[in-house]
Amino acid sequence: MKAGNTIMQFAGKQLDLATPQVMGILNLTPDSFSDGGELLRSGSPDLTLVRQRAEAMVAAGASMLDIGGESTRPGAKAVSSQEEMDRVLPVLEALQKFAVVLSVDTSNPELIKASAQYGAGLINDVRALERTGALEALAATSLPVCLMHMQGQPSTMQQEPVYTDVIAEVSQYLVQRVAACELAGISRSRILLDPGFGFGKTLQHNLQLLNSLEVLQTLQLPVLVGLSRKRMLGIITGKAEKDRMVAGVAAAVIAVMKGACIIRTHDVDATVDAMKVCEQLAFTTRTISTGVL
Ligand code: 7PM
Repeated sequence: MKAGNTIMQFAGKQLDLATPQVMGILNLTPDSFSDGGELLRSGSPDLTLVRQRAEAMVAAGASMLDIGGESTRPGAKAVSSQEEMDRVLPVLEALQKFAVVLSVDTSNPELIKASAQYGAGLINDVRALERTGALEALAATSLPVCLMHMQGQPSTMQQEPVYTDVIAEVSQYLVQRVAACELAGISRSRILLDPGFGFGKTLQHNLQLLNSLEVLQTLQLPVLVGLSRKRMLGIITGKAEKDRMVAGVAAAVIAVMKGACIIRTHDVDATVDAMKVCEQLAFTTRTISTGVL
């Protein structure tokens, strides 16, 4: 059970993180992981298609949408700042009417600032604001941020990840980034944490992290996780990306049972059902433990 205030502010929209929230992925990259880049038409977002996809995810129960214009896939081509802005900003504008939190998956200081102006509710940064100017850019907005752990850089991170104690090292890194945020004037009430499944981690590292995820609760900040269709699920099941939904939902349930508040996923419908089951269990536990029933 979560202590204290569980309501988090996302630029005027509020979510109660005592209830698991589902974040749907909208990939605006030509080489995107499992949704094959079909949201881009000759380099620009197909807004009709994007609206359709967003509508389906919202109808299925997503309370957040994560919009990304830079691929962090190992070996992906670097994107120019302008190109990334041209992919993301029209989409932010087109999705304003949806009553969900619009998250922008970026490390780019320019896009961080512009996103705030275009109505974003969260910055999701796989580089935890380590890019030059990113901390300052985020501090200049009033947006919350998700700080993710990654070992190395996307291009080489899966070559030979090494840890002595993966959970301790991920925790220590996140603690340091929270301190850097606070020094830059970003208060703890604006920070979420993510262990970064698959980002410079072997299957063993990912499993250790998932199994010890509750350790991150000691940092007393909300935890977001992305496990959807990832390679670790492919290794475990032997299945292709498009056939990893059930494995991803199973992993999401484990993460939520160990304290995660937000699940980032391609498969909103199935994940929302699973979260409803988790939620009922938490409710039952809470009423019994407080002696109300
Ligand atoms: C290749 C490898 C393509 C990995 C795409 C991916 C996360 C994220 C991503 C995550 C947060 C994917 C990832 N993963 N942001 N962005 N947490 N906060 O599976 O785990 O979409 S990209």
